[in-house]
Amino acid sequence: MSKPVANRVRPVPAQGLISNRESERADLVVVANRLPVQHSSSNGSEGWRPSPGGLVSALTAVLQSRNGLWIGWSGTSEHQDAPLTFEGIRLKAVNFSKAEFDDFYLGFSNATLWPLYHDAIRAPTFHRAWWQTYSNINMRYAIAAAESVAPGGSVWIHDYQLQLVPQMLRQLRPDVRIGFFLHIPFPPIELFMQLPWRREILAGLLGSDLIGFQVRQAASNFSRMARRQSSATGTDSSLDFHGRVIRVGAFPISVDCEQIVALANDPTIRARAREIRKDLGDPELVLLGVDRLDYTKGIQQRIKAVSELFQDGSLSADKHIMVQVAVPSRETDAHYDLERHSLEQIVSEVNGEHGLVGRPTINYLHQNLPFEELVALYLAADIMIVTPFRDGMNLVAKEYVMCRTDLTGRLVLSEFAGAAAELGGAFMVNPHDLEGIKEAIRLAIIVGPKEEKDRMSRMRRKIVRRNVYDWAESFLAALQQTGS
Ligand code: GDG
Repeated sequence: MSKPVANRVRPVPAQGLISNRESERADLVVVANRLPVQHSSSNGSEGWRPSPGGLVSALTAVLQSRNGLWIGWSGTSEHQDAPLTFEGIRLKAVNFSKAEFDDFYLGFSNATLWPLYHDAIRAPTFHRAWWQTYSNINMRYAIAAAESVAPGGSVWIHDYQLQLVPQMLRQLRPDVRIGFFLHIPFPPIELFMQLPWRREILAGLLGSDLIGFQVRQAASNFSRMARRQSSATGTDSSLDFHGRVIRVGAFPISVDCEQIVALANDPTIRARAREIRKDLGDPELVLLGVDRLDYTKGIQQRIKAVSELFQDGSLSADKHIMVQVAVPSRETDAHYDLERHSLEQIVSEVNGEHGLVGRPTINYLHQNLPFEELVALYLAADIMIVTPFRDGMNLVAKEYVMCRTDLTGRLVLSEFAGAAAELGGAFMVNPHDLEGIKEAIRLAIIVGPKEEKDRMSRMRRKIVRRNVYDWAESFLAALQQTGS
């Protein structure tokens, strides 16, 4: 998706990025770990490109309509020349050193909070030094937001890397409305209690006027935790804390339906989908997995399930094939390195045991693909398999469904993805239950055309009702109603 940036991002001389003069402050500020642009050097050209994804498009659209500004990290400590505008919105970069990045991002965010919030699938690591840096960096974002927001304006803070920002910002700017949205799950009490800084994180989040989660379960986990570990009282959807009312709710994120449907109907991309099937040897059935290479996504489980289906004859290498895209992610983390190596070992074992000459059973790609190619793969696949052990939402599942404009295609989906609450038409699985995954894939293989169509129509109806723009607007509308 990433178009060359030249006519989209306007670099501005490095002086006077954001004036602190009140008239130049923004009515709406988005604070996220990353800016909506990233530095890349591909095809021989270096520069800043828009970060791919529906979230960037949706937040950019709401900022454009509200005199908005986006605060985030540029994604690199080498290039501190991030552009100052993007698609008509102002950007403000927060910078940190390599050592701070290690402790704040790789450490506390990705090795403490990420595993803890995903059912502790890997043991979280607790280090006091990481916590200290997390707190310092959160303060840096809070100061940047306090300097940038207009009197009485609104600030929308995103995700687990920035959970202390709401309270810090409230102390600096009690006049502004503060919203927070968590993209990943919020864990049950028993797990959250492990965190040595649980009270500080809760107090950080409770600085908000509105706290949004992907699903109701996460909202209720949070509210119960807040009532137990802080002086907050109230219900799952409304808490009283230090004389303020804090709204808590579920705002399930979605995808850019129109854009995906347009790509899925694009004749070039449809031709590419046909070409992919041909390149795969014109199999009867294509199974597909697409994930960031992350231990939460259950990739190995699904490969094991598929392998056993080849073993017991439910699948056969001359008729069936699986494509697994594992997008490189967090490669400096030892857990991820291990995950990659054991995944690649399993894939080669399955191919070694069940593949034919020129016809591997699993076509494995450890690559970041252009979004158009991903859409072509979604179109080429008869069965999409999404089996995270825990996932805030899972946009891949929603993207697959939106691509299937002809109402064909079957989705095998983990009960533990937030998307399961909306996608009742999927073949649901418990990702810990290998036999259950196999059974769901078997059912997806034999389902008749009428049931396939019914299931897909149900899922599509659900998603189109609320696209990613509606998600952003509904959160901001709810934020606007707080404190009144
Ligand atoms: C977090 C939460 C929540 C994947 N491969 C390629 C590629 N992708 C894109 C997909 C999709 C996105 O990445 C992945 O989103 P997910 O939702 O599946 O997962 P996380 O990255 O873990 O996201 C999650 C999400 O935040 C939003 O709130 O749903 O639960 O964990 O959009 O299309 N994009 C391109 N090339 C690839 O190879 N261009």
